[in-house]
Amino acid sequence: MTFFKNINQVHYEGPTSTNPLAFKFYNPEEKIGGKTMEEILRFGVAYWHTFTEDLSDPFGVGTAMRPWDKFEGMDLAKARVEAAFEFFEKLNVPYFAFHDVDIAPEGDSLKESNENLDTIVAMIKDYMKDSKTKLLWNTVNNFSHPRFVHGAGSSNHADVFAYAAAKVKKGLEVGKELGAENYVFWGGREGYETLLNTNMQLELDNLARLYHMANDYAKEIGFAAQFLIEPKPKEPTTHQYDFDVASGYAFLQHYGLQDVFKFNIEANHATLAGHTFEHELHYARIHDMLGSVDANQGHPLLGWDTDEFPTDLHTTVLAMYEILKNGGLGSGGLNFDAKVRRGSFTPEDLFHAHIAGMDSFAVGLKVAQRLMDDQVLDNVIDERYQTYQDGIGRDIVEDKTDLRKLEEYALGLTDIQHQSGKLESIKATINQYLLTTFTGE
Ligand code: XLS
Ligand code: CA
Ligand code: CA
Repeated sequence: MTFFKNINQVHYEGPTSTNPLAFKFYNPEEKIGGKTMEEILRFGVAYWHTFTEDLSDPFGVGTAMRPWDKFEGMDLAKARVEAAFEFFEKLNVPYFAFHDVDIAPEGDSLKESNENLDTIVAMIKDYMKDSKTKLLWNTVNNFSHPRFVHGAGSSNHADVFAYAAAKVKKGLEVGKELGAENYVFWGGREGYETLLNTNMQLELDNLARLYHMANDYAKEIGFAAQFLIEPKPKEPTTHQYDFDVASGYAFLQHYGLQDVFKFNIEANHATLAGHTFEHELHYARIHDMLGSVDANQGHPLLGWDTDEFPTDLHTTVLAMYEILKNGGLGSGGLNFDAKVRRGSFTPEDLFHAHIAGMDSFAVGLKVAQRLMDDQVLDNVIDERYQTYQDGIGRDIVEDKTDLRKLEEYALGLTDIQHQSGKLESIKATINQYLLTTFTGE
């Protein structure tokens, strides 16, 4: 069955194309710094937003018009798989990602849910044989069903902990079956609303227990995927335990999990935490913890998780700069955890949105590579910290000094010469790179 009848294969047509169903900047074959754009960017489609999402919001029912809407239950799940692989092929995208409940409906029991999953996983596996599209990561949804009202691994109820663990076990088996390159833990309802009824110590300990058990089981079954924690500061709970990369890293270190996990960094979660996207990428990078990226953007005027497709070029430049500095994403990718707006309800909008996101990151990549090649930011930073190159600065960074010696030095200081931070000039240079990369000047 063909679901996207009016859509042909999407090709690169270059920056002057007026075809809304063509790439203007993403040219998968084009080499940037020795690797193709496809190899560097490793784009992924999020199953939930593209094939399961109906665009409902707290004020109204879904508006999405999808060619698979006429089906129900397992037939719907199967139709979505067919539609998904048609979409992946037409968009020429190398990866996808899903939660268990995105691909198969929950049954009346865990056993029935697992059986539904087995049927759809077998179908996906079959489709993957003839497709270039691979599984970037999978995860389990341990937050939507009412049983997870008080959390999953951090629930106050031991039966819920057991249920969540059983779902993680199945998720790891599914990941192995489909060759997932990563496995994600986003702390859906792993957090709390009020300390008045919360045993935070037990909840954190239990969460870590679940992660250790998952690691043990993955090893046991030979599932070698990279484990990823995905931080988010709030929503749905008031206080999410994995607030941001820094707090997530402290948690991982405290529980001896720092070698098991890396981070899956979502742009909109970074901004919800009061950080920039590049801050979170940078923090993870300098600790060798950058695993993968959920590529989206938040609305600058709204304080919640809007999951928009990324189109802000300044941000994609700075994000790609961090990714290039990291030496790439390893087994990670740029997964569009993004949904079309409620008003963009046609099937074509799904293509337009992904094309917009892919082009935006392709622009980011090209500009970031030039910034790296020309050492624009490296030079700025080297110059700004030059006092650590020799003299007292060098003694400090080589740990050759102490408070007594520093006091002696400081007592001899008469005037400290500062230099300008030149922020406006730096920003203007980035704009210049952004524009001239595409005008060939
Ligand atoms: C929700 C999260 C979620 C994770 C996977 O805000 O982004 O979709 O990426 O569970
Ligand atoms: Ca996400
Ligand atoms: Ca999100």
